[in-house]
Amino acid sequence: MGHDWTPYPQSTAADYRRQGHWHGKTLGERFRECARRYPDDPAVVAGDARLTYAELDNRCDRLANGLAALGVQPRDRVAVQLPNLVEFVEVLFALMRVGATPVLVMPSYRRQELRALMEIAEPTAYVIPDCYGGFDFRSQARELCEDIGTVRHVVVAGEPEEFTPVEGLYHGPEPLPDVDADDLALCVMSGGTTGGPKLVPRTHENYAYLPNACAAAGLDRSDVYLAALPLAHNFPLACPGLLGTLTSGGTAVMSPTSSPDDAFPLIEGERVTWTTLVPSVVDFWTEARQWHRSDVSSLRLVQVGGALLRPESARRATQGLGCGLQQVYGMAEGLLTMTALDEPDDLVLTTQGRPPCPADEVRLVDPDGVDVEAGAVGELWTRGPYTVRGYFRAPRDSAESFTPDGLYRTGDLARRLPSGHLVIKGRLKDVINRGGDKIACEELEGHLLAHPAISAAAAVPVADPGLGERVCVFLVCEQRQSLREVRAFLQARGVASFKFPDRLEYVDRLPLTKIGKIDRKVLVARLAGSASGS
Ligand code: J2J
Repeated sequence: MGHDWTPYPQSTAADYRRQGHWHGKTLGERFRECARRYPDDPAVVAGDARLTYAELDNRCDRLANGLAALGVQPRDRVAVQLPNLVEFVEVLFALMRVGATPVLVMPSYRRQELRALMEIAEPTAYVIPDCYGGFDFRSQARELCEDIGTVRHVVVAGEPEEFTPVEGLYHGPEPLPDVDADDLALCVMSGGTTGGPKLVPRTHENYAYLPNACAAAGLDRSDVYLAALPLAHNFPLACPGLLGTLTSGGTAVMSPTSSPDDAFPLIEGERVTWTTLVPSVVDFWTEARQWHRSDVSSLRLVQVGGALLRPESARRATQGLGCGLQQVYGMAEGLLTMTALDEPDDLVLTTQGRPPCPADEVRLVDPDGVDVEAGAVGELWTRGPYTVRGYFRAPRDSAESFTPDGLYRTGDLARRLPSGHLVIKGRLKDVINRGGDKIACEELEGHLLAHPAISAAAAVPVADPGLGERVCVFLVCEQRQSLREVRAFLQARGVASFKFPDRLEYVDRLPLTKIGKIDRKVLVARLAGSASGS
């Protein structure tokens, strides 16, 4: 039987265990150990719900039993598209305890993204909220289930209509299956280097590394974490995020959004000590601190990553928020780098830090895959105990994004300082990073080409002071479409709204490279030229 994902070579896995990077425990076990140590401590605060470790542990076990009774089997994939609700935490651990594989999907994803991910994952169940952010997830589930035949159960947090309520799945205690630590813990979505949506298969040992290592670097039982970004993303989930908190004895507080109006009162009320943000949100928080009435002085650390943080923003944030700042560069595929909490300001403000693990291999290479000279910019390739060796059921994408000896080609450009700190200098891949949300250019172009009046399309990033980048689309059209019409078309097609173009440009033809591909560099240069000319 072929593997759905590429395992680590046995000798490498043995090295990681011998070197102490892997501990042979599942995430469910790690959380349970913590729950046994601190049963009466607060674990999760979400809306009106406040659960101690013992209560949360017990609810996860009961939900695991309910999911098993529903027919969820070990190694089944289950698509989980939940916002930051207490059910997110319970469903995640419950599925892990059943031995099933949660496939985490961003709440902002819509039919197109879900269909693509579900066609790969073939989930047997799909877990959703009833309505969230003004969107009814049940009607989307209805449409999707017509296409995706594998989904036998739609499980709903909230009002279920004809589906299965999560609420009815907390069953009595039954023995749960043994789960291997080298089996999959979950799949997260790739920010992508090529083509369409991809899933990153993370094992328990692999995925536990970061929460463990980051938490060991200064997070403890007295800390209160605010989950302000969607927990379906790797950064707030595991770096060290929710999982680091719940395996260290701290408290996790769920914020429905990252807006200061939601987050600041929670920081004040729960005495939050740290959180995870993207750069555009940090700017917003720094500004809001001036006028918002809530007292956020309990914050001692804000981690920022997902997109490039400008040094001016970093400086303003450290002064304006009155707390420590940690820059983080990371990816769903694994590698994380971060600045240390006790480092000098110039490193914290201008670099993305260093990887935490001595076994992290980071190479900076030229287009021939040869290491660049010290201090030069190169593409970052990496391999290590928490970086995967390939995508889930995607041999072609895996062969493109990973070298034959298992290094992940990030598509990012970086420079290394003599201290080992990395500075991210740009990217080679055709991805737009819109305030931390990643948009694969080819995927968006594919959707645009489905429009009958559009005969060619090219998506490129355009610099933006707020979000870092926005989406500009060059179109060749028989009949010009307005921005509103194009966005309405994508919405009706079921594309996530963060991918919608912010700006349209009309051209007679698209520039092509020598091998006949769209030359996006020429288009980016054209936009830069028009910006400097205006
Ligand atoms: C510039 N670009 C960055 C940074 C990520 C921690 C933090 C972030 C992610 C993430 C993550 C950047 N400066 N500080 O998973 O665990 C861009 C790079 C990278 C891509 C990965 C984590 N931090 N990026 O953002 O899988 O281009 O993960 O390759 O969503 O985001 O995107 P994603």
